[in-house]
Amino acid sequence: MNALADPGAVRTTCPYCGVGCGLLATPDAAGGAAIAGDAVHPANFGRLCSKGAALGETIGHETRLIEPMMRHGEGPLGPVSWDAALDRVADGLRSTLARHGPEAIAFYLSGQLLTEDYYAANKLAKGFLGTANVDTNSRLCMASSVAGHKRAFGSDTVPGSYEDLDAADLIVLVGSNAAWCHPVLFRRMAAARAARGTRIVVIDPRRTATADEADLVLPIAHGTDTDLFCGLLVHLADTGGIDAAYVAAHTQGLDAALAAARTRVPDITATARATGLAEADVARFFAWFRETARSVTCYSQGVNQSAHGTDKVNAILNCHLATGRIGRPGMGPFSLTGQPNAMGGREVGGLANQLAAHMGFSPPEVDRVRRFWDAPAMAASEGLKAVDMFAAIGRGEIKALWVMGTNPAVSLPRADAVRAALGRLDLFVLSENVRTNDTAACAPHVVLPAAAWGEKDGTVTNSERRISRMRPFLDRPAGVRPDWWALAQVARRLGFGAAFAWTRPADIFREHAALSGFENGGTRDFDISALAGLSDAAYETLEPVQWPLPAGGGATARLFAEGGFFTPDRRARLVVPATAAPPAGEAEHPFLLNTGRIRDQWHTMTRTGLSPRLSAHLTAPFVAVHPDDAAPLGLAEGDLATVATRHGRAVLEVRGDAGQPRGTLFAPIHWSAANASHGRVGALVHDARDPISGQPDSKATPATLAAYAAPYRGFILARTALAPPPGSWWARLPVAGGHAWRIAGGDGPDLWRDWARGQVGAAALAEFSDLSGGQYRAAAFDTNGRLSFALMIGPKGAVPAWDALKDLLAGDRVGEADRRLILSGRSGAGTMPSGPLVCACFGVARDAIAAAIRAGAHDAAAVGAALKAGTNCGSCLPEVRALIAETLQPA
Ligand SMILES: Nc1nc2c(c(=O)[nH]1)N[C@H]1C(S)=C(S)[C@@H](COP(=O)(O)OP(=O)(O)OC[C@H]3O[C@@H](n4cnc5c(=O)[nH]c(N)nc54)[C@H](O)[C@@H]3O)O[C@H]1N2
Ligand SMILES: Nc1nc2c(c(=O)[nH]1)N[C@H]1C(S)=C(S)[C@@H](COP(=O)(O)OP(=O)(O)OC[C@H]3O[C@@H](n4cnc5c(=O)[nH]c(N)nc54)[C@H](O)[C@@H]3O)O[C@H]1N2
Ligand code: SF4
Ligand SMILES: [Mo]
Repeated sequence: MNALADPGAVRTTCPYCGVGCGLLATPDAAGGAAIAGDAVHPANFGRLCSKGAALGETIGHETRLIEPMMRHGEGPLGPVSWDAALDRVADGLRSTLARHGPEAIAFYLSGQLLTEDYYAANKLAKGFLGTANVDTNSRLCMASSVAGHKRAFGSDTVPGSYEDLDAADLIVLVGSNAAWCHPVLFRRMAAARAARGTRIVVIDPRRTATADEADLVLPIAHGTDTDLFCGLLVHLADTGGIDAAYVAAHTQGLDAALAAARTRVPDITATARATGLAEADVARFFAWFRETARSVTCYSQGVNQSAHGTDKVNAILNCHLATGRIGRPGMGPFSLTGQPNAMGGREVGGLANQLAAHMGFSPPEVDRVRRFWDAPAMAASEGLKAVDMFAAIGRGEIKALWVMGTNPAVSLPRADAVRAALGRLDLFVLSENVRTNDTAACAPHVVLPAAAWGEKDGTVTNSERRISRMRPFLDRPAGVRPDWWALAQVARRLGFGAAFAWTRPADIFREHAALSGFENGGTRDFDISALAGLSDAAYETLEPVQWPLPAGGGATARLFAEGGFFTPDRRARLVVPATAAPPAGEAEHPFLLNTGRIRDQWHTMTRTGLSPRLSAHLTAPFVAVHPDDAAPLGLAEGDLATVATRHGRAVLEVRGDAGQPRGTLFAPIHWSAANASHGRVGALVHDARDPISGQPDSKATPATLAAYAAPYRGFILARTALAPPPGSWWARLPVAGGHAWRIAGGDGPDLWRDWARGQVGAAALAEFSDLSGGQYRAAAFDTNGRLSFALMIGPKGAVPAWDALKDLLAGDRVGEADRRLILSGRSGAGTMPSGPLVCACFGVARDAIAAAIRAGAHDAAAVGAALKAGTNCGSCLPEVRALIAETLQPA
């Protein structure tokens, strides 16, 4: 236990990224909690990023689903008892099974479920309903890493530990924006760079915040990572970089892999040509890798989310196997997992091509799991992977679907087609934390309120195979239940009560641990049988622990230094990647649309979107484009542009970015129909996918970019949620005391005036209209004289900055004189526009930082000393440094 911790603090784990930071949550009397980093958790040693630090702002009940809901006929959802909801689910599954067979049933799960929930869903589906159509959003996330690991190691094993990042002399980040997506781990890498001169190489087509702290940046052409790592293998062979002893003792396939690589990219010149990189940069990267024994290669979605993602993974693994740099301190390939329990989902076999406990669908494995579960209807072959599963739903072949912990109407590729498919189901069950999101808007028949973070009780596994407890520290709302409980209740109704008789998460965990050791004998990497006899009390106090943990001993932080792979001959395989043309634009769609994440939002924003702090960094859906691509299209900074593909369109704010390669666009994935009018990027993304892993290529969809006429721009502030006029462009964000909308469109001030009067009532509005000048401003005040509504619209560039007013929603009574000032676009208290937020941890805005720089704070440390900006998680440091450079640049 942490000696320094508040005695009332509960030790738990962050619900966001796969770093898996330990937290201390101290509940307050008002249903909230103070959140701090857990100083003794080995993933973070007390550090937190902006998202983790803001968790306290996201646990309120305003948006929570707190009672089961059901649809009667074609009518709307209405509240029902749990018994009625569970009966309906069980009846629907039973009749689907009877009429259409098990293949007509599917489960779509999530790396945000606890291991115990995941285990229960997988057992019910694969063992008792007899369907292997169980897939998860991890298909969109980690599937290529899983497939690459299995091809090379014979098992889905991440061989290293976070400690290796502290001990490395070279860290290569491939397709990873760790500064924004794994911030605490990235600070650890940056600390190694500061302490021991560790070099950081960043391989990413666009220049990211991660690149700002790199020693070498390789702006690789989309989809050509396999060429780069094939080139590296050739270079290692040609310069004496191969570890012949390791290769001879523990691997197979080097000669074939090398021959294929040579044909593909015979030398550095050819590698540079294939990857679009400068020859000198390629040469430097290769030389650094060859010279540096302690090298770690971290990779994430730029590798996995690719039509050739599995080959990319294996091209990387080939280089580590050929150099024997695996499983030793400071060395190894390192797949960075996305979600808090992406790893746990793999452990329980949450993917359609896996069985529980890292087993597959070979007949002996199917039989082993069947016997362990005493399963009456064991699925005998692989089910449909996510994209194929939703296609089968669209064709009417899958009739019943249970979605749990994911928002597929936003996050799957071709998301409009996904929406249409959901409408065809006979039974659509949705287990959710929130009342409204885009998937909940697709007319589910039954909606089940699931325990949310803070209430959930179980385990998750992070990127370094470390199992940590998620412990509850808040009271569950009365109508809310854990996901495992709902699954077990349905199983009982179907007559499987004996196999689902768990009364607490510890019961499930023990079963899961026992299965991992069942007839294992060292043949499977995932073995936590040492935990199979854990008492309830020991489960409660379980310390973060890495697998493997076999009952007979043999726990280890690293694997494969001495071979011992999980192939039949215990040797690793070097794999020959298939040759493939890199993605390219098409005549009618000349751009390549790349998609990904921003620093302060998590996925579809159901939680981070509740935090004013986290929402102030980037306030609207945007598209990043090279200024030289934007200019010929007549697009200036802040304009709106239509991005369209064969599958859909979105209207996004233009951000000129010289770090964006020509001919490519980048758009974040976070905005949905729930928080923006035209921001759903998933609707644009094609469903091209890797032939081996089935993972979609979300990083390179052919697209067009064109100006979107929106002469009027402005904002709305309101205490309560409201719906902007149909057809207008808007993006909503939370602000203290209410909501703000960025608005735009072709409609002038008269439309907005009519709308505002309709919303608030003309009598209640203080108005300023200059309709000929295109300006309309209005404000309303409550009976206490506090601002309750404001709307400002006018020609682009002529609207007051909304930052000045947004604090007033949560502020005090506004006097008469100040009301007139508000209509002039300024707040009375003399608040000056503060500009966008840079440091989310301490709420420091751009203008304050610029002022401090002008006042003499000429480096990041001085800015930190003056304003605290950048002194907590550090993920704003690249932005702070850029601002320093910009501010100090001679005019
Ligand atoms: N702030 C924040 N953090 C998160 C999340 C979040 O939603 N928000 N989500 C979590 C989850 S689930 C995941 S999976 C991770 C994802 O973490 P990351 O993989 O780091 O994030 P992405 O932004 O999806 O993509 C990473 C980079 O891949 C690059 N890329 C695109 N194509 C290529 C290519 O062909 N080659 C190379 N080398 N690079 C390419 C993109 O330009 C992008 O900068 O983040 C986790 N952490
Ligand atoms: N274009 C494009 N698309 C992508 C990606 C990309 O880079 N580009 N990335 C992909 C990746 S890597 C990922 S991981 C996905 C993420 O995409 P999603 O999984 O769709 O995104 P989330 O917003 O995390 O959705 C989680 C939902 O589950 C609910 N929830 C959270 N915890 C629980 C729980 O314990 N139980 C239940 N029942 N519900 C819960 C939340 O309220 C939320 O609605 O997006 C994928 N889609
Ligand atoms: S890095 Fe941030 S989001 Fe990821 S686990 Fe840690 S605190 Fe949570
Ligand atoms: Mo992910």
